[in-house]
Amino acid sequence: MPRCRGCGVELQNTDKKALGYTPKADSEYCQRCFRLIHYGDLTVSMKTGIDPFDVLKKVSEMDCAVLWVVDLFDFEAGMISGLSRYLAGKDIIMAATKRDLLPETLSDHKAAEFVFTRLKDLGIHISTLILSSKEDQTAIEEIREAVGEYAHGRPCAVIGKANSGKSTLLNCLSGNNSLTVSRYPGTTLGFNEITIGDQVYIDTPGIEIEHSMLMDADEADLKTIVPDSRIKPAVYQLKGDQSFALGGLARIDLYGCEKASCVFYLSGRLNIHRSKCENADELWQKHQGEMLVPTVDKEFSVSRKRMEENKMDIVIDGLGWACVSGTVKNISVHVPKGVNVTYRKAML
Ligand SMILES: Nc1nc2c(ncn2[C@@H]2O[C@H](COP(=O)(O)OP(=O)(O)OP(=O)(O)O)[C@@H](O)[C@H]2O)c(=O)[nH]1
Ligand SMILES: [Mg+2]
Repeated sequence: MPRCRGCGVELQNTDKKALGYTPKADSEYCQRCFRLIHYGDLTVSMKTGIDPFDVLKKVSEMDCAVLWVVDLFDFEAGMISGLSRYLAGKDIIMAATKRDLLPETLSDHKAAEFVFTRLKDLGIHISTLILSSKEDQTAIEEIREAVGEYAHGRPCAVIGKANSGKSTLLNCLSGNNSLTVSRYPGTTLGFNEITIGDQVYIDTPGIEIEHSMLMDADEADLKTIVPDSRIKPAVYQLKGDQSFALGGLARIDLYGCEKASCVFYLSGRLNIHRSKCENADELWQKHQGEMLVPTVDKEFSVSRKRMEENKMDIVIDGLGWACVSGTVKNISVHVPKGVNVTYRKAML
């Protein structure tokens, strides 16, 4: 059977409940893609369904160039540990996408410097970096040129974590919307070859974002959690002990604040509730899931940190980050168990 043009899964018209089902024998798209494209609804969630190492192993065995797509807004979640080891000897072109979501105060120079510093910290080597967004035609052309240069006529595998924007980027390169894209992680299901000009690209299923808030959140809440327009930083001046509930998804407690501030970089649809730390536990227990929404039905754990720098980002995978500056003594971050919290040098 042929493969679905949208997600790369093998088509079948026998089992309605299985992936790849299409009611029409001659259809180019599976029913799941058809519904995602035309109605935006998700009939089968695949956010936990794909073996992440399968993708890397397969790509490592191919003679190809690699286009690694990383979402700039959710950068830490986009990192793939051991990537350089898996893809040793391959040229990796990084497209840092969703540039349009970041504040305009972040210059290209600063964004590139940030990316290279983080990659160095993590021991990942890339051949070249292009900052891009789906609206930025100049960046799309730069990606096309870089792929041509490094691929030398070989195919180019497009890899990255789920939801980073791989299929969207390929649709921009081809100038049509043949590939299925959606806000739900796990849209692309199989290796999906497309030829654009004389370059062969292979769209791949996203690598699982296992420690991300997006894995725990209800599909219906992704609209609130994932930003779809430029982030407006929310600035708070701090004194004493202050607590911030980010909806009911996470809580950041900042102790011993003096001449300090906290700037949140989150989806504009997510409400921030400020309180004193001494009231925070009670407020959280009483209102989580009511006033503090959305939330996830999961046990929470706490990450603690003594602040050593004058300025630092607290990053929560899948949610965004808070930049804390000034004098703050201690930080506690409450997140659903398993969700990654990273403390990094401030991006902005
Ligand atoms: N604002 C903004 N959103 C983007 C950009 N690129 C992709 N998106 C959005 O990100 C979401 C995921 O895009 P996809 O192209 O489906 O991502 P993917 O990497 O193919 O995802 P999987 O197939 O699940 O691995 C969609 O809601 C896109 O509209 C961009 O440059 N800017
Ligand atoms: Mg995809």
